[in-house]
Amino acid sequence: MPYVSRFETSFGVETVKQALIVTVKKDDVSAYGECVAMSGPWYCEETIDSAYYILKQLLIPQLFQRDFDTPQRFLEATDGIRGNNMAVATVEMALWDLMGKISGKPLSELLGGHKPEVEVGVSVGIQPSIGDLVETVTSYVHDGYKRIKLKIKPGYDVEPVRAIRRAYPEMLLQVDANSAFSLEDFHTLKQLDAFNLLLIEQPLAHDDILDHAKLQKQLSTPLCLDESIHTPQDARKALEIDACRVINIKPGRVRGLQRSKEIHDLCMRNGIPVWCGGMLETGIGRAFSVALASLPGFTLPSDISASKRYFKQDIITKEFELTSNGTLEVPKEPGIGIEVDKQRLDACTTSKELFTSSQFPGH
Ligand code: OSB
Ligand code: MG
Repeated sequence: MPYVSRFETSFGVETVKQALIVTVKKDDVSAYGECVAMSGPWYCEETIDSAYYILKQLLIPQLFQRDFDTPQRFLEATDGIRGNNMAVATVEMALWDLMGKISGKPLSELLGGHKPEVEVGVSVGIQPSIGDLVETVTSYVHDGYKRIKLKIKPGYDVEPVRAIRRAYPEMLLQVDANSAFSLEDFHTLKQLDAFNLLLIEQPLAHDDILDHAKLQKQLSTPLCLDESIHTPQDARKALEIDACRVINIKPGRVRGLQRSKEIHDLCMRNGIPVWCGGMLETGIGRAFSVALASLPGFTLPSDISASKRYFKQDIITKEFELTSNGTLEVPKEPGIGIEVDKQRLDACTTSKELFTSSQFPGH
């Protein structure tokens, strides 16, 4: 699916969404999951193809081994698979949708979320010029977004922030470097302290927490970790050494919704705000994010924008739209609570593979 505008980060440019969607069918119920891995290993090690391999070889066969009555049982059964969190999350999340649809409960309720709507913002890619950036941000402000996140990289860091702060002195503003800086850039990062930012997301290496702790000591702006947090244990260690004061939870990155909830609970116990990150998902992935963000510890606006910020046409029948409060409504229907536009999904589908119990003897 082509994006309505190119999305540039410190690790590259995205112009089309390549999504891996799974449908899990049980009796007459269809549940969905979206794999958020990207086409290449630029954000993390996983890719759509690596996830496809893990799904086909290890995860889908598991589904035909026995009936998993909860996503947690599935997590336990696949615990021996190291890493590959995005692949595992794809099925784990589909099982949450399935459980919701079978029990008639919305996903937000299953997860323990009570907010009827969630506060969201928009993540703004690196722009060709400061003028373009101001124009782009202005159009999002007019759309009603109440929080802006600027992607930054070395050489495109302090000036864009200064320009947006000047144009919007009161705006909730944060930045995301996607691991593009090192401690040697301390002088640059320190300058960001002057702009009253909500947080600085993942300035240092994707696999680091120690240098982030050193940096946090010298900054007054909270650091937020994204890439470095894959498990509740990672989150505990990061908090223990004060490597960050905010955590971005992306269910795909942390193996699904159960672990997302555990990280949320840990952060709440420690007074650490969380928000839900995004991977430029289709409406299916977005529905999961909105349900997760309805939990009480999600006190900062999430990277979950309206469908039309990403695509001309989404693959769900009722697109996510921004309310006048700068929020998205949490679906109240069972499971993910949205309906997949099957015609539209078919039209976007480049290949598909069907797995049935007859292929898995011993069922
Ligand atoms: O680091 O948060 C990130 C998109 C792809 C990969 C990494 C990131 C992002 C975003 C987009 O910032 C957020 C969204 O989905 O709107
Ligand atoms: Mg990020």
